[in-house]
Amino acid sequence: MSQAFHDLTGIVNRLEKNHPVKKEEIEYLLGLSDPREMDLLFRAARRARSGYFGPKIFLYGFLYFSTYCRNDCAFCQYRKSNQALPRYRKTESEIINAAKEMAGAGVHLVDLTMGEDPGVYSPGESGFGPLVRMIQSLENEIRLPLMISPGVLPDTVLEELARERITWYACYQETHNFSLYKTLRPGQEFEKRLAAKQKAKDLGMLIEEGILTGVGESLEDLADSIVWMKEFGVDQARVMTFVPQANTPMAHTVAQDHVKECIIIAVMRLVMPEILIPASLDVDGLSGLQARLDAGANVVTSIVPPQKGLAGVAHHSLDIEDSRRTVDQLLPVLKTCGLEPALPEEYRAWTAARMDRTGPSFQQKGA
Ligand code: SAM
Ligand code: MD0
Ligand code: SF4
Repeated sequence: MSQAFHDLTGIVNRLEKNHPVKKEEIEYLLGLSDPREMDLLFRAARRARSGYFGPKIFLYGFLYFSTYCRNDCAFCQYRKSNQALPRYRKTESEIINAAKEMAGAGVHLVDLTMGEDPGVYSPGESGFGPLVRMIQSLENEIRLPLMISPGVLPDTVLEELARERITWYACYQETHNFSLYKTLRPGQEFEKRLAAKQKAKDLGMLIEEGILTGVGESLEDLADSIVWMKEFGVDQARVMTFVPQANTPMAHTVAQDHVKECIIIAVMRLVMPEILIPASLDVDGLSGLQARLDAGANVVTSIVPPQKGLAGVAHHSLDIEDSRRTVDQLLPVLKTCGLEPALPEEYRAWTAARMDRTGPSFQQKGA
């Protein structure tokens, strides 16, 4: 047995016993490349998931309701400078219909995502009024927990959404390396993005943090992000492999395969075994689901209904119109992995218990 193998089993054993490990040890796990060592890591991640969640997987519907954006993120096809891209802004009734369809199909949550739409952001705080009212109507119609992924919201709007008892605020830093962040999200303040998450957490909302891989980050950057997520106490932690986009500054970046993303998922699972970790259908579609579940993910995200003219983020249309991002299509994959969808009440109970732990003054609507 190699010295490295000794290190690996030792670190993994300590993580499985919830004993502290050093940042350098996290970095070491993130750098694994030997297939046998990766297999050991993935097995441990599955054990850790099973200890907290058994075979249960949560399912998230994704509704990208406005693809207009005032920002110029280097990695994103929806950046404002990309004039080659047709945009859409869905009406309230289109949003409600798509959400109802997904609720009927069995998703546990609907994720409402938009670009930093100038129609919402430019008028100042009054611009957010219609958004808040749309969310109120949606809550009355579907009675599922909601996530909002709208960019960096003003404090007053976060306060209003917390009063509306929106369960989740998702706002991804992409990296916790300040200078890399500046190249990825030019013109957007690093500290302001962090502060919005802190504000939402203080208001009792659950927080999803996210990072990108394949954007020039180092293993140390990845380890720093994982340590940051653990210290902040995020409730859901995501990693997505960067998908190069035409007409963007990163169009010619060499695409990375899915293996590093799976390693990061597994390490996040071992470092934060009790939280939610997505396997996104947005990166590699349905064919990429099993590998991410086998790495320890416990949420399938980016379920999108066909025939509604809705887009993904990393891929504008992958698997959507041929109905491969639906609950029906992913159930056989769960079964192959020895997993099954949770009941809606199990998901609601998890979020309610998590909120009780993190935000005592906050109760979910309809709970
Ligand atoms: N506009 C809001 C914002 O930026 O916070 C909401 C959209 S956000 C949920 C979109 C996320 O998708 C980004 O934060 C990034 O993590 C991911 N993403 C965007 N473009 C991507 C790409 N080309 N490849 C992989 N992930 C991407
Ligand atoms: C996903 N495309 O789940 C979505 C998106 C936003 N909260 C989530 C990145 O993969
Ligand atoms: Fe806009 Fe979000 Fe894309 Fe950045 S990641 S360009 S803020 S939609």
